Amino acid sequence: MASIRLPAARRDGRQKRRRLVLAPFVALTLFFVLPGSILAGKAARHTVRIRGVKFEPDTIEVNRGDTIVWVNQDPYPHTVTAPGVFDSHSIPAGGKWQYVARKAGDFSYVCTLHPNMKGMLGVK
Ligand SMILES: [Cu+2]
Repeated sequence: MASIRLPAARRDGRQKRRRLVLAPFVALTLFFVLPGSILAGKAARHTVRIRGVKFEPDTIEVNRGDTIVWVNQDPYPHTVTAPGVFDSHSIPAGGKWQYVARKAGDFSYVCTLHPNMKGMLGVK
């Protein structure tokens, strides 16, 4: 089958143009996908223990991009629920659940199984 071959110089030009067109999209994607704290290399991991029907600590301040791990040390299930923001659903005894804080704000949360269990997550 006959095919039309472009001169090498024109082909190179096309490849360069394609790279130049893609560069801003790649940069924008990285900018939006990676939270600021990850770009700065300081995403942290925090642990909240659940024991004695309490969150310990019950208030925690983190940076965007940080991960919070709730560890259930009680012999029965609990949840970590901030309606409309995050919901672990039932975390079994001895289980854990983690959340990556991508959204800034102060989020009060509860255990839906024990409504007296309250916690606060602040995300800067
Ligand atoms: Cu509970």
